[in-house]
Formats: sequence, structure tokens, C-alpha cells
Amino acid sequence: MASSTIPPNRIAVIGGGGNVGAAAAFALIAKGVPAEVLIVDVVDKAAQGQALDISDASFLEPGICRKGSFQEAGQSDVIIVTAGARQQPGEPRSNLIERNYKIIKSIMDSMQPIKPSAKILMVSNPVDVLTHIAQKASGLPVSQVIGSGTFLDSGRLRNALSEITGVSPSSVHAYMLGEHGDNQFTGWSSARIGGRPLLEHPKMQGVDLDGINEKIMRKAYDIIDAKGSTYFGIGICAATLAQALLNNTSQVFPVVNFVEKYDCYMSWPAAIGAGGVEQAFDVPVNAAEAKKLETAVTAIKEACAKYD
Ligand code: 6V0
Repeated sequence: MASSTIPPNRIAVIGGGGNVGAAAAFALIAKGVPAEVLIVDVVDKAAQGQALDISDASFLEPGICRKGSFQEAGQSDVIIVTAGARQQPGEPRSNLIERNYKIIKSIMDSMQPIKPSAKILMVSNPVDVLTHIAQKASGLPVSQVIGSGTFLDSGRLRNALSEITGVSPSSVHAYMLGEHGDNQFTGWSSARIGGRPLLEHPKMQGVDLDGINEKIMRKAYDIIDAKGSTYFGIGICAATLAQALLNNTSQVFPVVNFVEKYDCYMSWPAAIGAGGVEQAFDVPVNAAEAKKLETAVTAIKEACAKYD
């Protein structure tokens, strides 16, 4: 490609030789994000193969895709990290911490010096804890290191609520909160449709709320049971977040961000833009949700403390 046609922004996908990274890179190209997408992986052949395959998808779009190095990743505008072990059937995400802690530390070291304005988007699990670890190891400000959090879970929730209410998922304002893991919970009391509390919607009367919550929580396990891993949904989520960071959209997403009120990284709504986290929100919770929130925060803090 002629150098004049190289897009102005660079997005690195570390772990891009694997399923989630490749899905994120493909989603960036398919969404038409005008960026040079670098595929970086410890397995060189996997990075090369995915980059070649995804570059075939880029000829109609402004983005380009190629294999890259850890040093180039460190100089990128957005660094998406999908590297590491994934869940086996039935395995909780929290189990992955032992395996993925060292991988994330070594990736942050390999990228040094990291561009001071870079934004890191963590996707590897357990994503709440690994975002904390990545921020410490990268040396970047907390506002510039975020994680995909409960964005995907909240999308699953919005789809489920759309089926019940008949309203488009984009007009259902509801979040899965706390942790992208077994301690996540639905923010029923703050959920809204058309400016009204969701739970007042006529079609929500008599609905089994715990059943919906359980269905959302189980979905990743069901997909992993059936096909070994989940990647299309998270791929589009990662690409959407990278786009928000590059285009300074200030859209609100439930991402892993450092929440002052609870003094930890956790999955909670924040406005995302060029600086990373641009605005934080104090989402109201009722008494039952506050208990679940406390459980999630305690679990994340305990896991983080082990690796500080
Ligand atoms: P995968 O297909 O095994 O890919 C992982 C990739 O990471 C492989 O290509 C490895 O070679 C690579 N890798 C391992 N170590 C390193 C390293 N040190 N440097 C660079 N690359 C390395 O797994 P998959 O893509 O399915 O999952 C990746 C991660 O995403 C896992 O931790 C999953 O649990 C996590 N997911 C997170 C989701 C979320 O919502 N946050 C959703 C789905 C999966």
C-alpha cells in the first residue's frame, strides 16, 4: 500500500492470533474504522495467518491489517489485549488469573516504552482484575486503561429485554454491573425504557427477573459448551470501544474503569472518549443490588490484592 494511504490511527491487537483478537480485528475492518490494525501474538505464525486472512477483508474499507511487533504495539493509539488462556467448559473466569497474570505483565514489559497518550483496552479474563494489573504494569494513568467489562453481558441483557418488551435493544437502557464474572448482577432499579422505569413496562409484569439474570450469566458457558469459545460478540464490543476511544465519541458503556466511590477497577458505566474515561457515573442501586455490588467489589479487591 502506498504510504500516503496508510490510515492515520494505529490499533494493536495483542493476542490477535487467537479467536477473540481476530474477531476484534475483523470487526474493526468490517466497521470501516480508518486505522492500521496490527496483529501481535507470541505465536508468530498465528499472527501472520490472521493478519493475511483479515487483510483480505480490508480491500473495500479504509482500514488495513498486518502483523506487528510488541514495540509497535506500544506506540499504538489503542492497544487491545486479548492474549492469554480462555475458559474450559464449566470453568469460571476467575480461575484464569493464575495463568493470565504473568502473560499480561510480560506483555506490558515487552511494549515499553508505551506511548504516553495510548489507551489500553483489556479483554482477557478475568478482565476486571487484569485491567488493574495492566494499569500498574503499564504505568499509564488509570483513565487510559479500561476493560471490556460487562459491555457484552449488557448487550445480551438488552437483547433479552427487547424480546420481552418489543422495544429495540438500542432503546433499552439497562446494564449488567459489578464484575464480568459470576458476581455480575442486573441493575434492575436503574433500568429505563422511554424515560420510564423498565420494571413498570406492561410486558415486564410477572416476568421472572432472576431467570433473566441467570440466562445472561449462563450464556457464555452455553456457548463454550457448544463450540469451545465465544468470540463474535466480544469482537464487536472491543471494536466499538476502540472506535469510541479513537473518535472521541463520549458514549456511555459499562466498561471496567476505576470507580472512586468503591476504590477499585470494576464493571460500571463510564463515558469513553479520546482521553479514555471522560466521565464517571454514580449509578443508583437498591438494597438488594447494593449487597450484590458489595460481593462483586470484595471479590475483585481480594483478587487484586494477591497480585499487587
Ligand atoms: P485463544 O484463541 O486461545 O487466543 C489467545 C491468544 O493469546 C493465542 O493466539 C496465544 O498465542 C496468545 N498469547 C498467549 N500468550 C501471549 C503473550 N504473552 N503475548 C501475546 N500473545 C499471547 O483464546 P480466545 O481468543 O478465545 O480468548 C482470549 C481471552 O479473551 C481469554 O482470556 C478469554 O477468557 C477472554 N474473553 C473475554 C471476553 C470478555 O467479555 N471480556 C469474552 C470472551 C473471551
